This record gives sequence, structure tokens and C-alpha cells, in this order.
Amino acid sequence: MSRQIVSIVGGKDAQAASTYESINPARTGEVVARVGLADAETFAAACRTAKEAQREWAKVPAPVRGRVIASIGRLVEANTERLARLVTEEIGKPYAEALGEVREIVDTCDFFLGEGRRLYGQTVPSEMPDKNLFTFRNPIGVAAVVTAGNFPVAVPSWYLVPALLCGNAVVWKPAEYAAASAHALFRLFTAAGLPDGVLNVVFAGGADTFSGLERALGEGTVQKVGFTGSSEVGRKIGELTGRHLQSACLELGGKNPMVIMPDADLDLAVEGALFSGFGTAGQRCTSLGTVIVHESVHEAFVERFARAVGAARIGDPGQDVLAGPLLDHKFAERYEEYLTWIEPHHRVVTGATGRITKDNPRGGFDGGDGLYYHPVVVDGVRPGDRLFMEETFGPIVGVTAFSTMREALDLANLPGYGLSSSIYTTNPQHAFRFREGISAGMVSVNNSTSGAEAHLPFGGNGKSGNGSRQSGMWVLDQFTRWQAMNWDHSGRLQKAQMDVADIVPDLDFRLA
Ligand code: UN1
Repeated sequence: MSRQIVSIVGGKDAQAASTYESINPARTGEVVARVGLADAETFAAACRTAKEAQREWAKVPAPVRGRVIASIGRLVEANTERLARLVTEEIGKPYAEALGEVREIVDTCDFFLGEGRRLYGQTVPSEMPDKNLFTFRNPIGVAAVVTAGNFPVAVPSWYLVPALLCGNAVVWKPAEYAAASAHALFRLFTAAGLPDGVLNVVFAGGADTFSGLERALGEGTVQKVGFTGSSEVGRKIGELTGRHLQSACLELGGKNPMVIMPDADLDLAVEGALFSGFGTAGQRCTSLGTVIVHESVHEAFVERFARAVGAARIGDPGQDVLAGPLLDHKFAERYEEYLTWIEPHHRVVTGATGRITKDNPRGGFDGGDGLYYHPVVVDGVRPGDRLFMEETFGPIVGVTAFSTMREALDLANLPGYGLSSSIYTTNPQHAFRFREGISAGMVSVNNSTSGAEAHLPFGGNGKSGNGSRQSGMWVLDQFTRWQAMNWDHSGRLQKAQMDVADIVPDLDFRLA
């Protein structure tokens, strides 16, 4: 049975200008939800509503806001299976991973419910007597949050939970193709008792969202933009916010490298590459892009990796599979374009490529009408190749060889992204050299490029972002602004830098 959903602004259903059908990518004939899409004005109006609501929400003591976050965590936990099943149905994420995704929301709530009793400011000594200095974290106001649908509930919670805890209101624009999952999460948040207008959800197309955001920034109703998506759109959002002297928290693409040293445990590396590259059908921003393997173990690695990929289960995401279908038609089309980047000097070591169909099956699996694709490993990629340089969201991994650590690092950094990375080695010196030299915001040692824990700083450099970090205590700097206060109780005007006591040292003193 398909759902009908629309945007919710100030606690009320908002007008839709058009309808979008969110489908089940494992059975494309099935409509999961009919989604009413709003126009730019509705987006801007939601930001005005949020601005109004934020004034009162900021007055709620932070520990009480923390209790609301605690309730959100409990509600999500109590609805784990339903929410995970919906995620599987709507974007084809294998159920075990969908459960993990829901767990990530609970973890985020667990972390931030306590932050309600901290949100520490500082007391700082003054350079003058009878004067006290303090710092306070103030909420920023309204955050407009635009999220992708590959993590339709966990990644949004990384923005929503800390933003709300810090006393901000939020206008959230989820991906249309994951709208039902987003709508369910929205309802769990509001069931925790958030006042109307503090959290609003607006379903809208990209162009309407952009012009709605432009209008809202012009009206002064948005003080922070959170965006998870492509580097191309991230650049535009960065430009737009910059023009309005606002900053964006950008979590963009990745071309995440995995370096395999000659001393690595090769079987462990194969297992890591398999999950990094083809778990979630390669559709994480942290998915593996290129394996950079030492020439002495290159052949052995490629042979074992191809074998592991061949044995992996692709299929119904409700079953125990490594990967299900691609997220949506748009992603399938884009992925087919990436396959055209395979060049004559490349060697596909995994057999068939393209969509899994009756004429192009994977063993006994013909894919039905699902958006299933063969996992592909391409050996021999090199600098300059599009496959080597650009993000290829989907189940395709490149392999290249190196001889020295310096060369491995140069290859790993060359594409200019900098989100996640991984090294397989048994030598601590290699691990630390790699950490120092890699441009990525996140480094794994003997582990997958994906699967960051919810309380470490998450974010990238270069084409992967603008240096912003989500998660843990680090994200507090995105959703609060520091305010410095000084209080002089001396009863006279003491001038900073001028009325300061001076203790005169004897700088000519030397030990005999
Ligand atoms: C994303 O794909 O946008 O680290 C986020 C990971 C997950 C989050 C991925 N915890 O792979």
C-alpha cells in the first residue's frame, strides 16, 4: 500500500505543487510513497515559521532540550524494525545495514542527550582585577538541512539532533527518493514533544530548494546550511551561503583510497575491500574508490579480491546479502555512465558488467525488475583516467599498483577529495606515515573506508567538503556561535591593554 505524504511546516500539512513517486528499487513497479513536492515559496515560508518558533525553543533550558533528545532516542529504538524495514523497502539497503543505520540515530541521541547538561562555556581569567570573563555557546538560529537518501535517516540525525539540542529550529529537505523514510523519522522526532515549527520537513525538487534557500538567506531567516550530497551542488551551496555571509556545513563526495602494504594480512584486506567497495552497493560517501596495492602483492590481491566479489551475494535486500539494488533510477542511470569510463587499457577482473537481467544474469539471479547491477573491479586504473580521478557512486572499484610509500600517498591524494581512507599494514610506522601524509579527514588502519562511528569527527577536505565536521562534540561548533562576555565589578573603568599591572623581570640575569 503506498503512502501519501506532504511537507509539514509549523505542525501543519503544506500545499504541494507537484507529485513525485518514491519507488522500491528492488521492485521498481512498487510505489512506496506518493510525495507532494513543495515550491520555493513554501521552503522560504518554512524558514520564516522556523525563525518564529526558534525564539521560544532557545528559552527552553538545554537540559530539558536534552530530555527531548533522550525521548527521540527511545522512540527511534522502540520503532527500530519498522523504520529499518521502511528504509530497506524505499532505498534497497540490506536489512542488517538498515538496522545499523537506525542504531546510528540512537547512538547520536545517546551522545547528545548528555550534552544538554554540558554545552560548556568557560570562565577565563582577566588581565585586570575585579573583572570576570566568560564564554557562552549561543544557538545560531535556523538551520536549513538538505540531505541525500543513501543514509535517509542516520545522516539527517547527525544534523537534526545537535541542531535542536543547541536551541536551533530546523527546516529539513530530505531526498525525494527517500521521502517516506524521512517522513517516518520526522514523525518520531515530533512525537518526542518538539513544539510545532521547531522542526519542519519540506519535500521539494533541487531547483525549488535552491531558490527557496536563496530567498530565505536574503530574508535573514537561515543562519546555517547543512548539506550532504555531491561536490558539484556543494560548491553552489557554499557560494550561495558565502554571498550572504553565512557558512555551510558541507559533507560531499569521496574517492576514498585503500593502500595495501606488502606486510598486510591479505585476506583481511580482501574482506575490507569487499565491504568498503560493494557493501551498500558502493553507495556510501565513504565507499572505497581505488585500491592502491603494493606491486609485490598486486597479483595475489587482485586474484583473491575477484574471487571474493564473485562469491558475494547480491539480491533481495530483505535477505542476507552483501548488496541490494541501486537507490533509484537516477542513480542507476548515472552508474551506467561511470561504466562507460572503462577504457581499453583497463582490465575488468570480475566478469559481467551492467544491469543484472535475464540476458545478463548473476548466477541464477536475473534481478527481476529491480535496479540490480553486477559488482565490478577494474585493474590497471591510472592517474588521469576518469575512473581514477572522479567519484563513481555505485558498485565499481579501481585497482592500481605502487612501489614506494611516497608513491602510494601521491596516488591516494591525487584525485583531490579527502573524506575517508584506509591502509592495511602490520607495521605501525607505515600506519603513522600514512596518517600524516593522507589528505583525508578520516583514516582507517586495517579496516574498511566506511563505517565511521557516530561520535568521532566526520568530514572531509578538498572536494569532500569545506573543513566542517559533524558528530561528537565537534559538531557543536556548527550549531552554536561563541559569545564572549566580560564583567567589570571594580567600580571604575579599567582599560584593556592599558590599565594592566606590569611585573618587571631582570632579563639580564644568568646562572653563574
Ligand atoms: C554517507 O554516506 O553520507 O561512515 C555517510 C560511514 C557511515 C556514514 C556514511 N557511518 O560509512
